[in-house]
Amino acid sequence: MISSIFVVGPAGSGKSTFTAAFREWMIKNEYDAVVVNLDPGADVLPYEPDVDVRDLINLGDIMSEYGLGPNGAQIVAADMIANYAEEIKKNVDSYDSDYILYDTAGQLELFAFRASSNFLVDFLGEERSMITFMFDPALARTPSGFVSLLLLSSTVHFRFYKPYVNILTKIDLLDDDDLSDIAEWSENWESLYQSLIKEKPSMRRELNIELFKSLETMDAFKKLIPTSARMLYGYEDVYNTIQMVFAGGEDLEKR
Ligand SMILES: Nc1nc2c(ncn2[C@@H]2O[C@H](COP(=O)(O)OP(=O)(O)OP(=O)(O)O)[C@@H](O)[C@H]2O)c(=O)[nH]1
Ligand SMILES: [Mg+2]
Repeated sequence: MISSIFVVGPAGSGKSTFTAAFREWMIKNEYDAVVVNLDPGADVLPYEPDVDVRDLINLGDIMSEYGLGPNGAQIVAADMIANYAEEIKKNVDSYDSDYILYDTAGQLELFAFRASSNFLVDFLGEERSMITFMFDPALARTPSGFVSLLLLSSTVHFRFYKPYVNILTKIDLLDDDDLSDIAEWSENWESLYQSLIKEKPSMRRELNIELFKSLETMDAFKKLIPTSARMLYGYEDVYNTIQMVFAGGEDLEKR
């Protein structure tokens, strides 16, 4: 059965690099994986895509054809991908691979909040699929930033109704104290709450405390998997977690 893994996260969080490094790890461990670039706006990629949406959609053409700037063109492109879904699927299927890694658009909102993406994820990931959500240490290292990322990842989860795994990227950029704080927050929500209320009082802190309570009610806390593409670290853990999810650890049905 084909397993589709959609790599999602905020701009610059390390989606493309994760995709490249995870594929490298898979190949080293004799699992085959096909990599699909779903980001029409990608300039340079850290991997050679097997299937590339840029072969089907050209941002420059969209800008001149519709008289749009780069942001408007990205939105049109995000919707246009749905028109090419069958072609993308045909190309993916021609590889006859067990794992398909989909690297998604730079701007999270283009992937997470367009109706076309729901269609695309259902269509491309028809057999079984999941989302890996990237936590960038630049944001995850503060309690408020961590809560913001939890909110984003659970928003993505409830948009797509797919099982998901939260992944901390670029851990080589974190010092040991920051890394152990983040690990602790992801495993023990009470420690996150304690860190949150120690932040300087502000409206932002109050908002994050309220968000924290909602996330707690929704049971949105998940263990984060620490990774570093630079050190090729954490991918075995990612692979094992994905296996567990697909083996039935999570509800795959729409709720
Ligand atoms: N030190 C370090 N840098 C990393 C790691 N992973 C990614 N980066 C860097 O983080 C930056 C963003 O990485 P990308 O993989 O392009 O992130 P992205 O989410 O695909 O970015 P967009 O598609 O542009 O939104 C690049 O400069 C990467 O080299 C890592 O594990 N360690
Ligand atoms: Mg990218």
